[in-house]
Amino acid sequence: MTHEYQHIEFSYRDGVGHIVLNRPDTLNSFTQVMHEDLRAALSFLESRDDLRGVIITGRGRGFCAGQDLSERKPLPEGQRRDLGEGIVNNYRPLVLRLRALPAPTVCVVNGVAAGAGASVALACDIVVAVESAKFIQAFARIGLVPDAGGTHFWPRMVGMQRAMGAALFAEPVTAAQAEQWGLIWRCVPDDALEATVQDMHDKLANGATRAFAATKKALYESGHNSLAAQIDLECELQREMGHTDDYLEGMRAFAEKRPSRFTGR
Ligand code: T3D
Repeated sequence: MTHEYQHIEFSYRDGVGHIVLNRPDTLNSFTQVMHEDLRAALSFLESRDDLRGVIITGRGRGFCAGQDLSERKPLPEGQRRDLGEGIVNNYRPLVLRLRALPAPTVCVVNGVAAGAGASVALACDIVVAVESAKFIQAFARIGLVPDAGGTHFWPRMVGMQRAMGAALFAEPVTAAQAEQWGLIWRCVPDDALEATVQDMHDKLANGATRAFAATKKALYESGHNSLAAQIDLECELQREMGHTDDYLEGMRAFAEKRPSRFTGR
């Protein structure tokens, strides 16, 4: 099924939501309308009990150039804009809702990802980027601090020095470099974009969704858990997995020497 929105394209098939940021003329920069579209798409995804994954990409030559700066026209002399508003109302909920979805989110970065665009890409559980894509902590160029989770993601993923350099100097990080640094899962050739989306769709649509969701939870919680607490969490989640249809199917498939046919339940 396909939903009509103004600044994104959204479709849902085989339990997988496809979000395509769709303002190619401005490299899919975030507008208020795009945030409202994303909220509606996320509400739909959250309401589905057959959800198996989400794929986000962008239309045209860019993934997302962050906040649409044309929506930040100077205010009358003496007035200053409250830049916290957009974070509280738009970026914070967007990032947290993506992280909280009970199924994997995959970002297929089809071109430049700058500012909050890079942060939102990194908020996804898996990030794949085409060779020509770049990640730019563009904030420093306009006198801002990385936001939408940027200061959380980068040091954890690439270490403090690389995070600091990328943030302070806003130098583009190529997709190949990003893969080498561990910022993304994989860098793929530009002409593999569509095939990558299809491959990710198939992996999500046919995966053991409950185990994927539990794995996502365990890996994210590992960032603040002690080893003992983490093993306790694994134990709790593994008990839950033991009750799933997918575990039974996985065991049957193993015994019958055939690939598993998971239903996501
Ligand atoms: O305000 C708040 O709420 C605070 C929170 C902010 C979150 C943020 O994301 S702040 C960071 C905002 N983003 C940026 O500062 C990045 C701005 N864009 C760029 O630096 C460059 O466009 C890129 C490095 C990303 C790509 O460069 P290039 O040379 O490949 O493309 P271009 O020619 O600069 O851009 C193509 C068009 O997109 C161009 O329009 P035109 O000239 O063809 O009519 C350009 O103006 C437009 N565009 C690019 N980025 C934005 C944008 N229009 C509006 N907002 C943008 N962010």
